[in-house]
Amino acid sequence: MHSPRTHLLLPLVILAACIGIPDGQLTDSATDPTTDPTTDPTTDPTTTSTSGSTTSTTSGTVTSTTNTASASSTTSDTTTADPSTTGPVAYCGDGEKNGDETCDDGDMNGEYDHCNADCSGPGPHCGDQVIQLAHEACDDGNTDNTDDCVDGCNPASCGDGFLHNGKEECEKTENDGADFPAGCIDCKWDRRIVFVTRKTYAGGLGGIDGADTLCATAALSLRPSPGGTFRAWLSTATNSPAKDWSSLKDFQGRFVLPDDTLVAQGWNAGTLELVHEINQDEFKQSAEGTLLVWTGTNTNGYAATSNCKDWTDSTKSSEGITGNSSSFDSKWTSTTSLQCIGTNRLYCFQTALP
Ligand SMILES: [Ca+2]
Ligand SMILES: [Ca+2]
Ligand SMILES: [Ca+2]
Ligand SMILES: [Ca+2]
Repeated sequence: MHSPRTHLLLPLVILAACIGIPDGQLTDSATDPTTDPTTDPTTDPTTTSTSGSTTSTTSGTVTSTTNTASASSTTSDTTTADPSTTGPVAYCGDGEKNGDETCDDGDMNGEYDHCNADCSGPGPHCGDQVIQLAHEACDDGNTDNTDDCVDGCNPASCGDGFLHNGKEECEKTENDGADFPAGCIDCKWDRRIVFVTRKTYAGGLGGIDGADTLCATAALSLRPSPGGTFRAWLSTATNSPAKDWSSLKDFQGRFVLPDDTLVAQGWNAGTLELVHEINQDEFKQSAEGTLLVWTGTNTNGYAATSNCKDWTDSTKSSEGITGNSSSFDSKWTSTTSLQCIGTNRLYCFQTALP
């Protein structure tokens, strides 16, 4: 006799045989239908098809969503294009900035110094770091006008109004822009060399002319040879640098030592203001030993009180005013009166260029 369980299993075995499930598996999985949902014989065959169906459905949903968005987009386009509601269609090239456009120069889009072709930004221009040869000589992309390339993408030049760092000393002034300041020649300051003689001399120098000759002789040792005229910074009762050096009247250039150290900028009839001692000799050596200098001259360039009898006397009976070559305040030209028998140096100024 078969038990009820056997009755129940028999049809299943037959079914399993038909779909190829091994006996063991069928037996185990079918043992307790309540613990495994797949054991339900009514759902098992359709599980695979349900799974396929799900995948298919999901895929269809995505496509459907895409289609929906596409349809929505189409609807939107149709609305925009309706002239009865929004007027003419805006586009890149209509000359007006609209929508996402950064700019729109109409027919000029894409041309130099105009909007680019798709209205997304500026087209080729000065500042884009690309040299458009038809319009620019350089383009460094910055706003620094002290370097090699200045405003307008032009190469730096003398006379452009911008002081080229390290290359130019002076330029047309910012204010009027039209002219160079006095003393500025080819963007370099006009220069006059000054030095203190290595040799020392008693007060009888042969007058101003004699002293000028001593300076001219000393200047022959300057290297490179500057040429021009050298005169002694010296005054008598009737002559003085301020009175006689017409070539330096209103000089706005630079007085420099033989090694080009700046001593003073300009000399407007009045005090010659030094920013550095005149302490270098014609051999570019610093003055040592006796630092005092015969001048007979005040800071304003005019005669001081004593001058070794107009620089003709080398005795103890007269005195002359001296300056100190280690000073650049007023003592540089007037510090003490000394007997003319003593020997002191001379200041020599290049009063004229070759
Ligand atoms: Ca536009
Ligand atoms: Ca450019
Ligand atoms: Ca620049
Ligand atoms: Ca310049």
